[in-house]
Amino acid sequence: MPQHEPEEHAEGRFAGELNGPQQNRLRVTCHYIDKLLSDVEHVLHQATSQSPFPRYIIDVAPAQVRVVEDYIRQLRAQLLRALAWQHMKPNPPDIPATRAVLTNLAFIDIAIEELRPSYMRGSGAVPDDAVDELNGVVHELRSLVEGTERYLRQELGSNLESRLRKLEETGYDVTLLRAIEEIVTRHGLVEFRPRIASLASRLEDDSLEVALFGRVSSGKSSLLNALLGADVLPVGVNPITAVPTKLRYGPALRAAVSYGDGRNEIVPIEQLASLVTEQGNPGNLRNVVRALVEVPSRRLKEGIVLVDTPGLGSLARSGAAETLAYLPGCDLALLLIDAGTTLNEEDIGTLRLLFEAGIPALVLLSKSDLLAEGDLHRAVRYIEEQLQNELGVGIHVHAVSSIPAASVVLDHFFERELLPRFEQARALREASVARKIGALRESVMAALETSLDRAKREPGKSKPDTQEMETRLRVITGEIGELSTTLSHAWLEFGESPERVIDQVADMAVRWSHSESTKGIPAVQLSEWLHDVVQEFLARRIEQVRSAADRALTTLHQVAQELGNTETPSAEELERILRDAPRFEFATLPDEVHAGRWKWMGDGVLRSAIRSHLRQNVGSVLKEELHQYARALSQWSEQTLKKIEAFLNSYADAYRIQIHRLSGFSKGAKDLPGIEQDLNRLRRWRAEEGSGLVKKRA
Ligand SMILES: Nc1nc2c(ncn2[C@@H]2O[C@H](COP(=O)(O)OP(=O)(O)OP(=O)(O)O)[C@@H](O)[C@H]2O)c(=O)[nH]1
Ligand SMILES: [Mg+2]
Repeated sequence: MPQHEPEEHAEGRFAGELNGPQQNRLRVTCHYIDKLLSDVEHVLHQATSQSPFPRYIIDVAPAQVRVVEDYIRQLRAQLLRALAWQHMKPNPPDIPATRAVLTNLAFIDIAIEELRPSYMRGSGAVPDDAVDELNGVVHELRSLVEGTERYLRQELGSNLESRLRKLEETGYDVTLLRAIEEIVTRHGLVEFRPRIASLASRLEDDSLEVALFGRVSSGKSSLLNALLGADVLPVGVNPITAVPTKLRYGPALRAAVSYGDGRNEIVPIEQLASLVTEQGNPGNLRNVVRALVEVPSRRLKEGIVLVDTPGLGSLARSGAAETLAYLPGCDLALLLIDAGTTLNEEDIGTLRLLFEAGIPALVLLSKSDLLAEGDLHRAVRYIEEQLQNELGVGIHVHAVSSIPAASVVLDHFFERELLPRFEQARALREASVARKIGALRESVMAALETSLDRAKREPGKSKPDTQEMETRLRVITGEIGELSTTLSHAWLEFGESPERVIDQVADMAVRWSHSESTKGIPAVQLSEWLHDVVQEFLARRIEQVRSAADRALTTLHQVAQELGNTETPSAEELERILRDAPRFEFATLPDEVHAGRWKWMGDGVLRSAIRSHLRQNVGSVLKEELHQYARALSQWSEQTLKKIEAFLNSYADAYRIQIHRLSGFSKGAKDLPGIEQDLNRLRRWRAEEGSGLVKKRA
């Protein structure tokens, strides 16, 4: 086609120029033809594709394919020239490949969803003995799709290799982890990526949270301000702090809050009080769940994150529930006891919760400036004795104060008591990461060995019973995957049944009145039963999750052993995920029931009298609170189960792939000399003492 020099006409039109819609049509047609040509290429390349579901019978020889490809090339060149005739070029691409892939993954996910037994029933009843495995098939597929998606969303943005390089820059020796990453990438061992990423993030987030707990007005916020040498946190005589607030290092003073609906917002520091205090944000109507303040304090530079929490105890407001929910998540706890009061049941309860959650705790006697020296010693000794009696442990109590005159004591506490424990906690964490990297290395070696073995093994030689192992893995994957559906139904139903709670409380009250001679049933007792009934329901459900997870753990351990894989999930990790269920807070105290006059009329009458008393007295509040609690539970369980699923599947997927390799099912990874070489590289690591350990270089 001859190239035209654009010959300007009167209206600015060149000779032979089509009008706009015509040009457009030309362009669209060229794009369309090109797309069809791509489809042709796809058909021709099926012979070399890895797909186990081929669509076409290959009746073109490779030499013929090449000829067709030549034609396609020429056709495309011609398309370009047709556009050039009209001074046009093909449109530049405008859809990011990741988006297109993610869209397809979303469709894949929907297709998988429709394999579930509930949908399958549309094609006839699903046999009982197939349900578990069918669920398993669904969740196995889903886990892999999610893995792909996670990789596309997260890792492409901050790729693993560069994350590891960055870690090295911050002073970690991650050569072994890097070597593992390289090897895993080279041989397509994608199943190990989630664990490399999770180890990297454990190291990236090297902050440890030190949280302050204590009753309302025990001086938590004041102590933090004194430690940081800045009046960052609001303080006062009435209950003040309403939202857990994290303080971490930052080059400038800066605050951010996150809301219950997931929104985050940077706020001027002067506005913090209007969001995180009981006065500025009564009852936390604005639904702030966390606040984060960056403070340029040298004390935070090492990675300590200090956390201020809403006060606990009988005077506490809505924030106390947040504190209790937060409690099991910190790494180290400081419990403050006001020198102006004395140790009470609430303090002991808090310490007990901390111990149960396995969190190391220090006890501080705050506002020590209020006591004369002699009294202070006596107070400290008294509290230590009480703790010994109540909890059976020897706890050293440290006296501190936030007033400027006592800054030496506070400095001393920070440097001599807090910092060493912080370092200790960090060393423990690093040692655990190092152990995990060690186990990862062994698994990767096992995977490489399997690839070699299979290649060398003659056909027909006996293999372990891989099919049976696969079935077991499938069943647990299905069971864990189904939990979230079961639980979300359970929460929903529970949130709508205040009547059932009231019935149970009435039953408890009747039983109680048999054993007690008093006429009235005290309000506190009723309130306690309300709590018990709700907590009991929660406990049963959590037990359900725990036992499903335990079964999964057992199976995973068995399969790992049969596969000779030393990398196994630990029960503690599971517990960590499970432990911070939201608690039920019921602030309204029902009136006392005067049971005396009903008692002699028999249990039936007594029960219904108590029932209607409660219904009238707290019925509507209970309804509202249960409803809210169920919502909180359902959010929590959704997130928690996702974590549990991801955690267990990261192992199950790895075992499955190992099984596929053993049974010769999975293709790929054929670079035998490369595998041999990498395997030796990892084997040798054992000899190079300790160089694989994660260690902060001095
Ligand atoms: N004398 C003395 N008073 C203190 C000290 N620390 C705090 N206070 C006072 O105790 C009151 C409560 O202090 P906050 O720091 O707000 O207590 P909090 O524990 O954060 O209270 P909540 O956020 O409501 O749980 C305030 O009036 C402070 O001035 C101290 O070391 N010595
Ligand atoms: Mg406070």
